[in-house]
Amino acid sequence: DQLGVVAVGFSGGQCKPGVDAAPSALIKNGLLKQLRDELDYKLFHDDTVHSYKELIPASDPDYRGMKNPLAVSAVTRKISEQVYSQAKEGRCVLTLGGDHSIAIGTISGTAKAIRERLGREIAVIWVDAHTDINTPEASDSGNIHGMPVSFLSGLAKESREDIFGWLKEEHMISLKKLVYIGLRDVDRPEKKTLRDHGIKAFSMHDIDRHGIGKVMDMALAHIGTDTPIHLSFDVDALDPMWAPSTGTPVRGGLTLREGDFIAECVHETGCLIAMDLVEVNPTLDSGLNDIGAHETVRAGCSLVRCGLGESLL
Ligand code: DIR
Ligand code: MN
Ligand code: MN
Ligand code: MN
Repeated sequence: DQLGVVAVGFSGGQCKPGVDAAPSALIKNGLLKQLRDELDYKLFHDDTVHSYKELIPASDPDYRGMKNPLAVSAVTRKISEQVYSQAKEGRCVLTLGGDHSIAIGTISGTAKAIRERLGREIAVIWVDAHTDINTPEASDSGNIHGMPVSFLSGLAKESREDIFGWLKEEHMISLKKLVYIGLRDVDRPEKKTLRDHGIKAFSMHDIDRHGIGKVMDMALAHIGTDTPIHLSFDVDALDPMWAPSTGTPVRGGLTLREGDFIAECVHETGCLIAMDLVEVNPTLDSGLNDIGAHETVRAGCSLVRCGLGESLL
């Protein structure tokens, strides 16, 4: 099979440097080689980790409380084009982040490509400790990595072309086709949004109650069979025991096996059109000789391999 790969060395959607080093760390750990040699993918990419330096303005003042609005808008716009050009060829697209703001680019890119190719709306499975559905006004942090779902769904609107006004109807997703898994740190206005829009969400509580097997059955039943699925996986969905090196770790998360299982179940549907792996930050180490960073990178590689079919016998 063909796989488009986009390596995004970008950290401007939040304040901690280092998440831009993740694609190189994942690749150095052998991820692309494994996909090529063991999973038999033919990879389509230019083998570079993009830093998008040329798109980042010297001055980027806060706008509606958002930090780095011009940079994040310009970079995600470029990513959207990159992902679109892969997806329109019918390839599954793997994007290695980067912080989660980059999903504004990846999901808008696949949404547009699938509309054009198949006349269909995509579904999104968002695996995360957080919902990332703050509007700029509701956000406490101003970090755009906490806002991608609000821009992608049209909950947040902005007419300025250089600050996400480039997102058009063709780039957008329906909140009815969005499913969250792994939630445990959801801001108050975000909880209200989930309720008001009846968004399907499986928290850690739901996983404890039903088990991950039943949760995946319910999540996929909500989406319905034969719907193209974009899997956006924030490594902080995993418990910090498995993935400590991430910007906003939250205790009480998924085991590595539960994370892998989610990715495997999505792969099994045969409907995966794109996967993002985000928020691995190899420079945030919990101490003892880089163990945390190395383990987090390994966990990220495992999630991607599972999403792309490694567990099939
Ligand atoms: C918080 C934290 N809800 C915010 N969000 C994220 O900044 O909006 N942490 N995404 O990973
Ligand atoms: Mn996230
Ligand atoms: Mn998160
Ligand atoms: Mn919070």
